Amino acid sequence: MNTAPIGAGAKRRRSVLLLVAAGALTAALVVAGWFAVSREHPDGPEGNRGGVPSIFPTPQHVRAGTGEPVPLTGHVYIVAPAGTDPASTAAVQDLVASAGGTAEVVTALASPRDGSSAIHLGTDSAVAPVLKELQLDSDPEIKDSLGRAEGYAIGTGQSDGIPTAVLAGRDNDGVFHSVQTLRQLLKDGSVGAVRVGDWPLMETRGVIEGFYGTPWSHQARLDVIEFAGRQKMNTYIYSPKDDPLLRDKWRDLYTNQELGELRELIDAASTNHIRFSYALSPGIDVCYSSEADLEDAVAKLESLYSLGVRSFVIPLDDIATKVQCSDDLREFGSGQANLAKAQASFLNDVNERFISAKDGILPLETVPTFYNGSGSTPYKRELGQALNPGIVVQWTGEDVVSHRITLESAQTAATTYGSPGSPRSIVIWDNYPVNDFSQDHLFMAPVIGRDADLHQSIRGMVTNPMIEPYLSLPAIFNYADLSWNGPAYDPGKSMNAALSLVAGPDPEVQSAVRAFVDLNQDWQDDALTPSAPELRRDIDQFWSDYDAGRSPSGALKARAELLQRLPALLPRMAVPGFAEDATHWAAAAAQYGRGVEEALVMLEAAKRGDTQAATEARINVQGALRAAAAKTQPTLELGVVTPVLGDGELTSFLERALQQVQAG
Ligand code: LTM
Repeated sequence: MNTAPIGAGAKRRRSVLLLVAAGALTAALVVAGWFAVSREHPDGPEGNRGGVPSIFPTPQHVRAGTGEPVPLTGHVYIVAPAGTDPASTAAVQDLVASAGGTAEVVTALASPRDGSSAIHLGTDSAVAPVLKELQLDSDPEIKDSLGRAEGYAIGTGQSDGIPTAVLAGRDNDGVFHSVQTLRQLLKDGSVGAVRVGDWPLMETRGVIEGFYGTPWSHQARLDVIEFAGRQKMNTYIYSPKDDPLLRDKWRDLYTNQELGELRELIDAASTNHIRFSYALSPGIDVCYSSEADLEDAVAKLESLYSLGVRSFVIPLDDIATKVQCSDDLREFGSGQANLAKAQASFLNDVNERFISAKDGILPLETVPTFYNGSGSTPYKRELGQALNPGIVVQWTGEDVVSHRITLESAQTAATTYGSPGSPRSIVIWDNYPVNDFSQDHLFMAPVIGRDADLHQSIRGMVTNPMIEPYLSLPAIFNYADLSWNGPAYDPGKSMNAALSLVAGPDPEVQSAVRAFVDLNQDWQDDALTPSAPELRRDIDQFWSDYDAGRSPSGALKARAELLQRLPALLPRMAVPGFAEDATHWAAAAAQYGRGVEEALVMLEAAKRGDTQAATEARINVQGALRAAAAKTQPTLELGVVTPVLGDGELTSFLERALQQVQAG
């Protein structure tokens, strides 16, 4: 358990408050106009596609409405019938306040005052009269959306003689999602005429804190949960490998203080319409046939159930690949198929004794010991056959870290863990952007290489993020888009929007964030992700000018200057936690920036034959390289490491520059 006191995150808490403002501002930056799309990529926040602001995740249906915008700058009635989700109502109140209006929450609207507007908010049955009045009830796209789990619809028009928006959800999750869309529709204090009909294509969409290394702080978890909820995810799986109470000491119950923190997370998740899923990993030393171990596992899960948890995982990854106690050996035998038999027996017992015995609990999930690969093996076949068909399997794709995940391979996995006629329900545990295997690197490229139509064969997907929570937010944003509406997911646009959101509105800060992210694109040398493409472009341009004897364009110099300013600019982001997480990488980037600037001076001096100036600059380049190589980034198990960035481009530029001068 991470024992950071709750109050310790007060500084970071600011990040979410700033994010609220940034969300509204980002929406406000979008240029006006109307357009109609259905499963079409919207432009990023800079885009202009006819007026409906870009919405991430892309809704299934967005159409320009008819009529006037609904201003939120004056008196705004929030009509929330009894039973409406309080978090959604509160979020609309915040939005009205951010637009400069005055919100009055009522359960029904009698005689609205002149000049006011109204937002009707609730489940489709609760707001049925307004849906009818605005003729949304007869719109097939709206009806379709409101027939789906977590679906929602938004429409605008005139009702009770005043400008009105209706936000209807199939359920309270849908109501909450509609408010997140409203946040992005808000522009210059009003909501333009619009119709949205929307629902998620994947049932499970979220984050699994499932990496090795320093677990996230309590505050970071709260912030990620809030961020994920805003992006319409619905799952946070609590599974940090280095929380001893989940693995090594899985039988131990939590102390009161730990329970207090967990309760706060569970409550925050519920407010943000995120399912808090608890992952207990007894595989380190469990005896699958032991009644005592089964009772311990159930007791631990019960303790979380009583806090309000309604979703559970028993991951069995990264443990011994054979049974470990003599009773298991006697009952099940040795070998991988028998390991599967033993595990299935234990999981089925937990399922029967705990999951099935409770109301309102989601299906049990597990992670097999051989969790990657889709083809049939004795282990997978046995697990598939012996495991209760209601238990969901988490799967990482063909590899542990899968550069590509295809629909075909997901279908094969579902069949392997189930049968052709009855495929297993699969959730992809996606090992991107996790960096526990490479803790000196950051992976900040957009999420790529996942088939757009994975939703056709899987229940959902969860991203395993980096040890650095706030640096993981852009990828989390991508996964929210991909899992909500894969066919409309555009990696570049989604990442662009994510960076605008976390950077905030200041153009200088936005440039800094993009320059920083550019240096962290290369995902383990995978050909899918380019190396620092913007830096590379400037470097190529420089050498091309240099080789041709032209004076350089200045782009590389400007980039080198910007890199030197990263430590000062990043803390001005809408999400300051990003800058905190990036501290040591930003400092290294600044040193490289100094090195590049000095290298430019050195090359110029050498060209004009000023040996003394070239030598001085060369010494400075070498000094910058030494400083950039300093070990500054603490890790849990590897000590302090050198933050690596630049995807090899910075070092190869500096090496070439040094060689050039030596050769010259
Ligand atoms: O991927 C799974 C199922 N388990 C572990 C993760 O905990 C770890 O974060 C990733 C990446 O190193 N690899 C694993 O094997």
